[in-house]
Amino acid sequence: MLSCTLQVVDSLIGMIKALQRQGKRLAGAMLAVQILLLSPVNADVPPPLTGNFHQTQVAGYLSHPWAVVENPLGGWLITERNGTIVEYTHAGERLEIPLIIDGLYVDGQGGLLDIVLSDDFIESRRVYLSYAIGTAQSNYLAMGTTVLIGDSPQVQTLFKVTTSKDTPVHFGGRLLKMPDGSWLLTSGDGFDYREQAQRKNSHLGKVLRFNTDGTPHSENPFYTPEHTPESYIYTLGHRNPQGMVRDSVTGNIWLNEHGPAGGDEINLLRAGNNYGWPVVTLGEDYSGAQITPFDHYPGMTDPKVNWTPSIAPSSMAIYQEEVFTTLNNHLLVSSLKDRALYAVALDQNPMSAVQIFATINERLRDVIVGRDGAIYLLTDGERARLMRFSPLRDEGVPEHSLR
Ligand SMILES: [Ca+2]
Repeated sequence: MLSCTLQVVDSLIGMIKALQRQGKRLAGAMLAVQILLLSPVNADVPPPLTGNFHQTQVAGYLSHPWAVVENPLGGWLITERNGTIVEYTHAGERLEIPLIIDGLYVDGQGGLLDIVLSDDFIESRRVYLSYAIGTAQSNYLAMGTTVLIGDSPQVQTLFKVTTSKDTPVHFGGRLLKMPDGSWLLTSGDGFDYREQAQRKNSHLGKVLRFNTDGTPHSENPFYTPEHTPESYIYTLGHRNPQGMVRDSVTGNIWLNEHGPAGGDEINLLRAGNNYGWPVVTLGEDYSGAQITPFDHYPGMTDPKVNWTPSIAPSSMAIYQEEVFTTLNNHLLVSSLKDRALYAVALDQNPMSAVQIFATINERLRDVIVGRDGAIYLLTDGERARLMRFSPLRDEGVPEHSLR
């Protein structure tokens, strides 16, 4: 690690000498070297992962956004909690598309959540969505579809979880399309219903797998021809999973979930596995009370990464591009509470998380990788924005540096 750090210092000094020869301003680069030289060198200091980078704003004035996707034609589609899709076209035009979702429940963490474009989106304008429906006394996580044509597209619900709850929180809600066209949907424990994460007759605290017509996938581990609630279960024992991504190289599916106070996790999903909540956690209750004496339990799968104290992980992407060379084959994890982005090397065992883009100081709601290899981050809250991070190349003085 020491040699690695020294290599970085060497490369920065080399860069400064090159800049000097070109007669360019040195402030940013000098600062970077000073920080490295002044830092105590120890085995815990990771090498910078991103090098120097550009940070620009792509979109602003977003109200409680949850998810962003890139249009294959160019541009962006962003969901807002109140049921609106904000679209930035490839021409830079901003459109606000209010959806009609029967029974949409907007409160707390409930509302319009995730968005996935159909494979033929350019021709069809079809999207798939997750959202909360119902009332304060009885609400559900649901998945549906619509075509983004006309003023107020009507959303058709295709699936809803069988278990209602009376809390406005812990919906989960991340939607992932599998290669066979079926869907994975994360479902949270509803906060007050943690014990249901272990019950196969409840859809709370699960990852569910179903077909586009809303029927359970026939290869599910607890499938029954009667389509009982357990037929839908892909994995169980989750708290509030909000990030889920499939590695297209290995086929692995990675999930992150909020723990209580501590015990945030990244898990590698295997159909039928039980991820422990609330029997096993490395966190404790918000009150400080112990939830369980177990940090391992026979038959339950340990997380690959544990964060204690919590970072509140919100979303996840896999970086498999060459634009940020050293980020290749890393998970990217956005966090709310920690106001930061983390990178986790997939070929590392045990896995560990490294903070990247250290200039970020906002609650992050979503992270995606653009077709241009840049990293796009959606911030959280009432006046949120979409930001683009790209490497700083040949021209100009570094604006930002270090991880
Ligand atoms: Ca767990």
